[in-house]
Amino acid sequence: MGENGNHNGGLPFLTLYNRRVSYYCQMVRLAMVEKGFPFQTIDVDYLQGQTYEPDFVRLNPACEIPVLKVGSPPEETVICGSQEIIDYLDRFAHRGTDAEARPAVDAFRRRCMTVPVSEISLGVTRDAHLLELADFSQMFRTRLASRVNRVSVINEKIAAHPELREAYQQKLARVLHSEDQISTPARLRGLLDGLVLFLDEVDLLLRNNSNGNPLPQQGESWLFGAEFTNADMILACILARVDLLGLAGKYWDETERIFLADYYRRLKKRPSFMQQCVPHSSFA
Ligand SMILES: N[C@@H](CCC(=O)N[C@@H](CS)C(=O)NCC(=O)O)C(=O)O
Repeated sequence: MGENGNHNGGLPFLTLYNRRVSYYCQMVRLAMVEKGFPFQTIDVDYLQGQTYEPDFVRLNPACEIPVLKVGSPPEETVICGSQEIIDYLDRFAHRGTDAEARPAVDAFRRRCMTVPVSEISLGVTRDAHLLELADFSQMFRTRLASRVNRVSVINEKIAAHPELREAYQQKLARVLHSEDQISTPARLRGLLDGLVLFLDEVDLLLRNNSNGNPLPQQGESWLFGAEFTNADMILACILARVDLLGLAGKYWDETERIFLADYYRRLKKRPSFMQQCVPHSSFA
């Protein structure tokens, strides 16, 4: 599998350990395509526990994708985590964000990373009431619902590979924390209320950007001007996930959060977004 870009900014060959449907991996792929870095991908089925395999844990003790490998041994660099990878690539990108816009872009990225997208995805999958309301992607729901029991798998791995115990235990703590956040319908509702607040903030930002123009922007204006920045890339992935969960129509349309709705319409005209973030028949 491979992707084509325009340049590699002087970097050696790039290999991304990823999964097509993974929200954090989508962010990185979108950034790599937008910034013009060619890369190849290695598929890691995290829903079936492949990030707990010892070889993978040695690569990334956090037991998570995405992971970027730069070059090959003995000159190999490994970068773990979506934001770390994006920041690393920016050091080699031809054109960075304007220095003036940078603090706002970075602050927005940090805000986006507080949205508990993974927990919301899992919670919505398990909430029958929400599923009834949602035009939910059946394939995605089935895949998420058939995810391995992470707690049991990690405990088995700790017994089989005691040398990796520390990494597994830290991951286990994060998994338990995630599960706790969606352990009751009221908690899940709390997360969804938080998502709504976030979407309100974004709609307001887009409204303010339009200089009081009552009509949504039709041109190529993104969160912080004409450039499609790292902030837009992360927001794009959040919106794609809300859509995949079948909740887009509930949270934005022609009458509600109209600036956000217009932004999403323009996003869907962007080929990189459609390629990397929107479900295809093989999406899982
Ligand atoms: N903070 C990490 C989060 C990465 C993450 O949670 N990845 C998920 C896939 S979307 C994963 O690998 N999960 C494996 C698991 O929890 O078993 C990042 O920004 O990259």
